Amino acid sequence: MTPKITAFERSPDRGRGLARDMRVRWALEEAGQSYEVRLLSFNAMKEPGHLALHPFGQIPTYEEGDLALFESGGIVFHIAERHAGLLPDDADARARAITWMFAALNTIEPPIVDLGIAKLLEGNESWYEKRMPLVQDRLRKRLGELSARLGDAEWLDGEFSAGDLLMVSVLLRVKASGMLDEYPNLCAYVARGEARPAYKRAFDAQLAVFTAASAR
Ligand code: GTB
Repeated sequence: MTPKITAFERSPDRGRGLARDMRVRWALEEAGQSYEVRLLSFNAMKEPGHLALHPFGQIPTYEEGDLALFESGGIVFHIAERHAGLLPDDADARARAITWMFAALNTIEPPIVDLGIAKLLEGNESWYEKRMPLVQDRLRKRLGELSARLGDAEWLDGEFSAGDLLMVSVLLRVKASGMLDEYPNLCAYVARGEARPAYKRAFDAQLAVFTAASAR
């Protein structure tokens, strides 16, 4: 059965692959699983039909037969559990890879989202200039710790896993800020992720959606 995911009809990131359908697309490509995409406007996301699938009215969702999922991390985990190549067979290595999935979403992504929100929504506030260094320092602390752990390794724990897929996806969100440049090994790590053929296929597919929307 071909799974169906949802994505932005016109992504606010202008096809840069930063919306969270990208990580689901990438996981499906790594798994060699074809998929369909249902495109949604911001309005359609808040309609009852979509809210039945996603309680918070967001993308991505994932439908496969009677199964309906939301939350990009849960969807990637589901894909990784059902296909070879995204989680190791060894039980301990598998548990560590799953831990990295949570670390990406729970420890690294929150300060990245904080930085994005501060820049997007708080720029006109009187306290913006005072708060920004604090937001940056919180992110810098996490990036420094991650950089120290990764060291010269290719991936976070042995072979490429869903933990790396989510970590690279999350780090890509900070690339444009220039802060990642302070950590050459993280830049190289992200570049290794982006160089994977499955990543490129997923990126091209989401870019094609934005290009088509822009031509209309
Ligand atoms: N925790 C959820 C998950 O991981 O699936 C969060 C899902 C989520 O934030 N979805 C966003 C959404 O649907 C799109 S990805 N937003 C619409 C809404 O809430 O009404 C977040 C996102 C949006 C835009 C950019 N960008 O422009 O760079 C990057 C990421």
